[in-house]
Amino acid sequence: MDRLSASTHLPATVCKPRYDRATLKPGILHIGFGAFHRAHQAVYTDSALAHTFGDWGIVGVSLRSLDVIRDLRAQDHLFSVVSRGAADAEVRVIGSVIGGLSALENHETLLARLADPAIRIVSMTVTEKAYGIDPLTGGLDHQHPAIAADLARPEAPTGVIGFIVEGLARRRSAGLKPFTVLCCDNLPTNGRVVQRLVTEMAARREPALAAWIFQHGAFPSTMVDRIVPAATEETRWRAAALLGAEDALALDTEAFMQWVVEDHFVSGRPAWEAAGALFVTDVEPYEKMKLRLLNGAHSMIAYLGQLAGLDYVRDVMAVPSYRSRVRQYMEAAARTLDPVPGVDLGIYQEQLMQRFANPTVAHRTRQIAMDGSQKLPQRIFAAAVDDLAADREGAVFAYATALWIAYLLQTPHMEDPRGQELKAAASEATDSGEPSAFLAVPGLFPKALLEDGAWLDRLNRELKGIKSVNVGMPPIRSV
Ligand code: CS2
Repeated sequence: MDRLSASTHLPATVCKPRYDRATLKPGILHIGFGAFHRAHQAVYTDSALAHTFGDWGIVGVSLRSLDVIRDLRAQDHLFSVVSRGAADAEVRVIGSVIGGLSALENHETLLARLADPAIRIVSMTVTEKAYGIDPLTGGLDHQHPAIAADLARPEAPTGVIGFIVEGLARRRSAGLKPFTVLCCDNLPTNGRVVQRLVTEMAARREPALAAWIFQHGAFPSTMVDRIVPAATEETRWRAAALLGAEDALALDTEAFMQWVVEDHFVSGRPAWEAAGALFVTDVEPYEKMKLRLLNGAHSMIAYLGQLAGLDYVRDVMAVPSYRSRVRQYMEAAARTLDPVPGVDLGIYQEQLMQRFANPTVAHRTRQIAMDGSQKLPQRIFAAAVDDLAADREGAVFAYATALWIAYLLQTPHMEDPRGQELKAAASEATDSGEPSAFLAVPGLFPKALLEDGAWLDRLNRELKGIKSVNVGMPPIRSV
């Protein structure tokens, strides 16, 4: 079977780009060219271009991988996205990406691109851990390998913040405007977080650079949402059958997608609203809702699944007692939220229950369980703090936290950038039988939780309960 390319004759059932790709010019550089970007922002841009054509082609960048960029080039930068509803599937070939660069092979070209006036937006999905945020200060973590390297050698960056700062420095020297920095990772007030990191690093180089970025730059916050499981051989094999061509970048996702963006751009943007994106002046309520309801429940489901031997989110949702735990969790998390404009939180939760249970989406609990130290603070601990501040007991949050700790205790090869510290805490906790070693990991738990004796007792009790009953369920394997 041939590889997907611009000359592939696609079956009529496949949706194709509805604009002339040959005349599309780049306007966006996206760092972190993974499955999430391909299923989300690339799709929104594809639809926006079909509605209002303009110079908004995407150049996909990988900082750590060569393979994904080589695959992209081998396919004329085309790839497919299969969205699966409970009853049907839509297959779409996306045309909005027109270039690919790997920092491993095209370092200088990448820097030149960042300084190219045609590039007006630099967006990113690099996961929480790639930013190098110090959990104690919210600023730069000087111990983070990429941050340390990029502070030492700013003209030869390795990490996302270093590349942005060097790109902005080159633009300033060339008398250009900055590009808009569009963070699409699951961090609260993600635009502001990245703005702080970028200006801090720039200030270490030259205070005037930081001032210029602060004055002329834009860092809109965004809330992004679409469940995108990591692709497998089966994903690629099923996509090939639908396309009649091999697609190394194929992925499966759910039908649902959402994007809420602060409308603050230095030099324009694609007509993403035509594709369904919502432009607002303040993203925070939407971000908080998504982080606490979707991502918080997701993390809890992941640890339940990992402890009970359930491979997929849908398997956890198929167990009635777990499903009601998830519902309870969301109800409590919703009580910590302010009203979200235009959203009925009851309907939102109902939708989430259905999305998690979607039998056609194979989302591994292991994928979500990783990097807990980077995820739980904004997903679970922040909600717990607000719950306690409102004179409630933070019970579901103690349970979810206890699940994570129980998971860490039983998973010696946990995937987490703070894995060494967590492993050390796990061996101490195994000896003592208490979670206090985890509580002592610097910057992990907020002070308000560490000072709440009743909540800590509850956490301790929940942990003991989970360990003694093995989450209450015998392992069930996915079929
Ligand atoms: C998940 C998210 O892996 C995880 O931690 O909770 O990737 C989640 O699937 C997305 O945020 C959904 O938009």
